[in-house]
Amino acid sequence: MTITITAFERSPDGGKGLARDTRVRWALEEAGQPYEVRLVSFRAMKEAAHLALHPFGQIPTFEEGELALFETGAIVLHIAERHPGLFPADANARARAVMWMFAALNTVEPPILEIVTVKFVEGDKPWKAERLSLVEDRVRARLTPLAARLGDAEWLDGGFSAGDLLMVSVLLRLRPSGLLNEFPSLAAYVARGEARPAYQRAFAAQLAINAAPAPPAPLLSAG
Ligand code: GTB
Repeated sequence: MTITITAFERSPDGGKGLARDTRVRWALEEAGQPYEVRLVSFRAMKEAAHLALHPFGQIPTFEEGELALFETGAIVLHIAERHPGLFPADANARARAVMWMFAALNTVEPPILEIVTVKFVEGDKPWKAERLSLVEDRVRARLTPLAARLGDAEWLDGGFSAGDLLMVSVLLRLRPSGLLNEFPSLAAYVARGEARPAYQRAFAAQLAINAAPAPPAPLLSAG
């Protein structure tokens, strides 16, 4: 059955891999699963056809036969459950991989997203600098124990898993802030993730779309 995911027709990051379809592409590449991509404009994301797939009008989505999913974490979990490559065979190790997936999305990512909010949504506020400093400290408060737990290990719990895929993806978003470099072991962990051939293929695929010349204006609103 063909797997189809959705991605930005034009990613605001210009193809630096930060939009969440890269996480799904990476999971599919690790699992060796071919997939097709349907590109959606910001306008099409809020139209009925896409809202039927994603109630919040966002990307990415995942379709395979009669199954349609939204939420990156749920999609990566589904891929990891159905195909080898992202979960260990041992049931307890697998439970811990799921734990790290949740830790990435529920514990580490929220303060990182706050940095994005301060910089890009609240950038004109007089209290921006003060708030940014507070939020950066909240990020440090997550990265310090994460680095301690990783220690000098290659991955969070034995071999590479879906937990590492999501944790690396979340930490990647920190790079522009410079905060990642305060934690050399985490910077090296992210670099190991990015060096994986599956990540390289995923990154290249989304970059190819964003590096292509913009379509003519009438197509910009097409789904
Ligand atoms: N919780 C959902 C999930 O994990 O799937 C969140 C999905 C989400 O935030 N989707 C974003 C979206 O569709 C794209 S990834 N936004 C459009 C909208 O809400 O109208 C977030 C994102 C967007 C852009 C960059 N960037 O350019 O750097 C990075 C991340």
